[in-house]
Amino acid sequence: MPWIAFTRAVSPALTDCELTHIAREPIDAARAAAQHALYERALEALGCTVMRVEAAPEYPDSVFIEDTAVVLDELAIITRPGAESRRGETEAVARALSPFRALHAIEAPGTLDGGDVMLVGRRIYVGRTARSNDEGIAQLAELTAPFGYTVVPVTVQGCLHLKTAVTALDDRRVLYNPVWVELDALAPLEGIAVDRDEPMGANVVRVGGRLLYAEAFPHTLAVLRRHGYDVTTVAADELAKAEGAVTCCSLLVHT
Ligand code: CIR
Repeated sequence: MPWIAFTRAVSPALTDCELTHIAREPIDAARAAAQHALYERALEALGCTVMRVEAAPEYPDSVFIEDTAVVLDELAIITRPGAESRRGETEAVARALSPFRALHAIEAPGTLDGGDVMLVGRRIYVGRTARSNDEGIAQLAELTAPFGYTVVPVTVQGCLHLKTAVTALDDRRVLYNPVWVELDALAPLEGIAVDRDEPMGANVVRVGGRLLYAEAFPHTLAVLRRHGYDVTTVAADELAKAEGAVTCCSLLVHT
């Protein structure tokens, strides 16, 4: 099935990004932009048409477009990001998505970051984190229930988003960090744990049957390949300094 991957340019102010669980160090926005461009080429190689949402240089974290919307086959939900500094990022994303999906929105006092939302079949696992509150999760459940989705809240501890801790490899198995999320909370899914020395390695983009992964996690990569997964890698270490991983930099839309 063809995909559109919406992306957004790296802001020159990326170094002023939100940071929660990692120490601030200077970020080279030009190097991050170069990595981002290669990431876009990798998505194209996996069969995506890349469409850039208009740039928002005034929002340091705007490259992390995943957080601004949840796109399902039947509708899209514009989020209300948990970080106040990011709330203004959603408007242009809503405009870009409007030709493709009926739009709904998370309303105050609800908050939700797309990075907390993991879709597997008709189940939507949602992290209860500093970014996504119970009100936001309840709104997501209400908006998606008519289409047969079940929302499963998941406790996450020690990292920013649910998808920092776990992402789907296919419809029955996830890649996860057992320190940050319990596999039991994701039943009935099976899990492959990240290598102990690669705690940030649980984030992988799934495009149909293929995977896009950061090259910083060679041990976990070897495990994935041993299990037969088709994995392409990209360098994403400059973006990682902003606490962003590979899923954060795109919004995938089935067309
Ligand atoms: C933030 O704290 O919001 C950004 N610096 C990183 C967002 C990463 N997004 C994601 O994991 N979906």
